[in-house]
Amino acid sequence: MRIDVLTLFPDFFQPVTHSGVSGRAHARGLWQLHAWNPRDFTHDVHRTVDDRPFGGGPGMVMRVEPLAEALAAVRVARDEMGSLRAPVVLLSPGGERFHQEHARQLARSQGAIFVCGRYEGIDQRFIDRHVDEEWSLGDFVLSGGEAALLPMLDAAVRLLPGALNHTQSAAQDSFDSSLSGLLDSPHYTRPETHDGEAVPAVLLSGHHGQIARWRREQSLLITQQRRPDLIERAREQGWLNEYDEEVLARARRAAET
Ligand code: 9D3
Repeated sequence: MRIDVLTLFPDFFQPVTHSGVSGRAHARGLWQLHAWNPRDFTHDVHRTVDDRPFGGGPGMVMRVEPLAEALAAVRVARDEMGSLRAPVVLLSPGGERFHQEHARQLARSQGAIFVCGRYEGIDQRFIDRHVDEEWSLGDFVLSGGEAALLPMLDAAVRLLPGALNHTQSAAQDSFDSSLSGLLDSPHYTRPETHDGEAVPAVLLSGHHGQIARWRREQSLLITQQRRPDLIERAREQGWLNEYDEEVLARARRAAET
C-alpha cells in the first residue's frame, strides 16, 4: 500500500511511520508514505501557499496552483511505480465520518492520495477538479487535516496482512467479540488482588467455556449500557444468538426493578 500526502507539515507523519505497529509495518515494507509539501511547488520568492478569500471574511485560503502541481508530481511518481490506482481523499470537517469500513477498504487497496487542509479551507476549484472523496474524523474542530489522518492511517495499516504479530492477530479471531461489533470485556492480569479488590473468580477457574461465556456477557452488558446503537446494529447484522438475547433481556428486566 502506497500513501501519498499533500501537507504543509510533512513531519507530522513521523509517528505513524516510526512508532508502534504501523512503524514496524513500515520498516517491513508493508506500506510506504510519501509526504509532499505544496510549498515546494510554488514559484514566487515568498513560497506562498495561501491567500485572502475572495468576497472577504476571516482567515486565509489554500491556493489551488501549488496543490495542483504537487498532485501532478504525485501522479508521476505513482505511475513510475506501475500506475498504482488511487483516489484523492480530502480530509475535511464536512466529509464522511471515518469508520472501520473506510479502514478496511483502504487496507485492501493500493493506497490513496490524501490532501490535508490548513487555514480556513482550500480553493473550491481544487476540490471540484481533483478530489474524489472527503473524510472527517468526527464532530470536533482540529487545526488541520494532518491530526485526523494519523489515526486513519493507523487503523488501516494494522489491517495489512503481516502487520500484527501472532498474539495481536489472535484477537482478530472469530472467537473474539471484536468481530461481532461489540465493546470489549474487561481485562485483568497479576496480582490477583490489588488494594483489596480481587479479579473475577471465573477468570481464575480454568473453565474455558465459562470464561468465554462471562466475557461475552460482559461485552453485551457494557455495550448495551454505553452504546445501545451497536447492539441494534449487531442484531440487524444477525450477530446476536438466542443466548445473547437472553442475557440482554435479563439485564433489561433487572434495570426495570
Ligand atoms: C469556521 C468553519 N470551520 C469549519 C468547522 C472552519 C474550519 C475548521 C477547521 C476549517 C478547517 C478546519 C481544519 N480541520 C480539518 O481540516 C479537518 C477535520 C476537523 O477539523 N475535524 C474532524 N475531522 C477533520 S478532517 C480535516
